[in-house]
Amino acid sequence: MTSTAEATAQVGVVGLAVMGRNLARNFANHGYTVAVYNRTTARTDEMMAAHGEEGSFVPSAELADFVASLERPRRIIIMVQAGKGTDATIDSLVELLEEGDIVVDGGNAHYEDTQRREAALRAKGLHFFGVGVSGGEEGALNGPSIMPGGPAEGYKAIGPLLEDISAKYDGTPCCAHIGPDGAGHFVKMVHNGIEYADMEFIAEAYDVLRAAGLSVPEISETFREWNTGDLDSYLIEITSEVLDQTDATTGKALVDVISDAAGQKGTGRWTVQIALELGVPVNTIAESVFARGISGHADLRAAGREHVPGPARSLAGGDRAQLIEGVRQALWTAKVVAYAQGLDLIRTASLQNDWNVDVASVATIWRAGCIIRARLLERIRAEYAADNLPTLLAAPSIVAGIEETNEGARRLIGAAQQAGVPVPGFAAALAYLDQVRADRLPAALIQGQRDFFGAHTYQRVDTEGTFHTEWSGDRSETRLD
Ligand code: NBP
Repeated sequence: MTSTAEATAQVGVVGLAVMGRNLARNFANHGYTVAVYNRTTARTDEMMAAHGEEGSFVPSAELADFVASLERPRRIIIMVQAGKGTDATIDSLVELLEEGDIVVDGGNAHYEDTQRREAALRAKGLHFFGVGVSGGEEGALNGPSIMPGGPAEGYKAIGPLLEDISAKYDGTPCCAHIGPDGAGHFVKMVHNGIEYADMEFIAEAYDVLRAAGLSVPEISETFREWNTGDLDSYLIEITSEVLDQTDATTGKALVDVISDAAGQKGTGRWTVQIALELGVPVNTIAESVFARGISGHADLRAAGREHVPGPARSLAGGDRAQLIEGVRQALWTAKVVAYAQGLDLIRTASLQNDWNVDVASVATIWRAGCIIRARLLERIRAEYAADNLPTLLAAPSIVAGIEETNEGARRLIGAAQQAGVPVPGFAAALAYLDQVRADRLPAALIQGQRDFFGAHTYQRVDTEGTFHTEWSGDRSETRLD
């Protein structure tokens, strides 16, 4: 492998595991000369041997040579393991860079880490971007959805390149400047939270259909059909493919031989943790994280199987067509609620951090390239572009959709619960709809209880002021201000 000290590369990639390697190839496929570096040189050699002929690459074994091989201002994309790997890479890079250079972290960083890194690099005269990249390894190569957060000034130098390699929806890049510092990584985190919810809803739909007696191929066909309508999305599409797969060893459907304990890397959990801190209800996303948690809880499940009574999980025997349509309606309802909750979280964080995130723009760049890409996102984009909505659930076309699906979704969710088929995501979505549309919530009673045991006071609906009842005394009411 040769290295060069000549500044010929327009962009550099540090970290050449699946994501970095494919992003570097994507840049090269778009005509850029790409500097590449990896901590372990063998990985760089391997990439050059496999893909060196695809375009113009400048590999370096030393980080100093890599930096020297880049045109100024240098544009460097870090694609290494999030956390310590990112900090170690930034630390060694920073001392080699000069004012005005641009450092992009394309890993799945926590947005608060991105805020910390951005401030530290800004103090050194460098532009730092925390950039969410979605689409997995295939997306990185052929066009991911890209969510960049960082200084508007630096975006002029890096934005056009990122937009160039991003996925396109009707010719529009699935990449737009989200806002300053942690905004891009925050939006990517919420994307992943919605992804968790979407996957849980699809899994619940599958489970209900199985309980209704449909075979795996029949369920695959049902998803394929749904994918031609309003539910059209990448996740529904791949669900059919997963269900079509037969296990070569046993001849069974592969889904029947895969262990039913789901893994997670943490972005769903972060979404829920931050939503709790910001006081934004995201119960659909929370249920999807808990559902993965419970799936891996072997001891709890063994005890539950042995001791917990309940119905026999059968939904067979009813009107099959009506049940399938009910599942479709429940799936649509839940999906809309998860989007509403995720976008609400983004809006709240944006206000809190002064990010000025445009929700329509977020929907714009999620329309292609990313894991949650879906037909519905174009409608969501149009609704937010037309109106500054307090919630997606107030958008006229979504209201119409809820009206259409409500009865069927409710019937289906009730039937699943009666039969003992767990639908925590569907049920959470429905509870949320009923909570936000309620004239009055039982929170009034909670306020009474809080005042009873802790003198936490309450407000009245009929007059201004703060009140306390003397619960342990004569039960008279005192106005406190
Ligand atoms: P990994 O997350 O598996 O990380 C491997 C890379 O990190 C290798 O290049 C490795 O170098 C490097 N690295 C590590 Br580990 N520690 C380092 C350190 N201390 N200093 C320098 N380099 C270090 O790679 P990936 O799956 O390609 O993902 C890259 C980033 O993209 C991650 O942040 C990930 O969360 C994010 N992401 C991944 C996906 C996906 O679908 N996989 C999707 C979206 C975002 P080495 O070769 O010397 O060990």
